[in-house]
Amino acid sequence: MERTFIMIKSDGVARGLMGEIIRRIERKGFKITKAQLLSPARELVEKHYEEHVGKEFFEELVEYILEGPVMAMEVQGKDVIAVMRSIMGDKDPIKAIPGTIRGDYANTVTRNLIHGSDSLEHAEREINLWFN
Ligand code: YYY
Ligand code: MG
Repeated sequence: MERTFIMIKSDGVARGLMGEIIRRIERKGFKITKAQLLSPARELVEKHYEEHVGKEFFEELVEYILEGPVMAMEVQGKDVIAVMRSIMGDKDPIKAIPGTIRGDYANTVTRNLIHGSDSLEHAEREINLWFN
């Protein structure tokens, strides 16, 4: 079964939206097969966002993730990578459709509540990175 890496980011945990986000994942029929609430080291967050190193938003992004604990999860299901991306919504609040997690709860591009892997290759990489 396909697997993806999902992270409820620091603002999602701080705002008390873990339950709401987990409910949306479960009611879609996906299985949460690993979960850990943790305060990640800077090194882990920088590795996770390796593809964005050097971009103008990188430092702000890392600082934001490090604000507090995050919930790291492995989620399984049919086409879970693409379907979770769809449930999450676009990172741009102008494009994030109401009914999606970001569309309902986020209003800035940075503080957007949730991460989901964007490909099979990245899902494997991220699951190994966070759950080695
Ligand atoms: O995968 P996704 O989270 O939807 O977006 P990415 O393009 O991979 O960017 C990762 C992360 O970086 C995004 O969730 C917010 C932040 N970010 C930003 O703050 N400003 C941008 N212009 C682009 C991305
Ligand atoms: Mg991404």
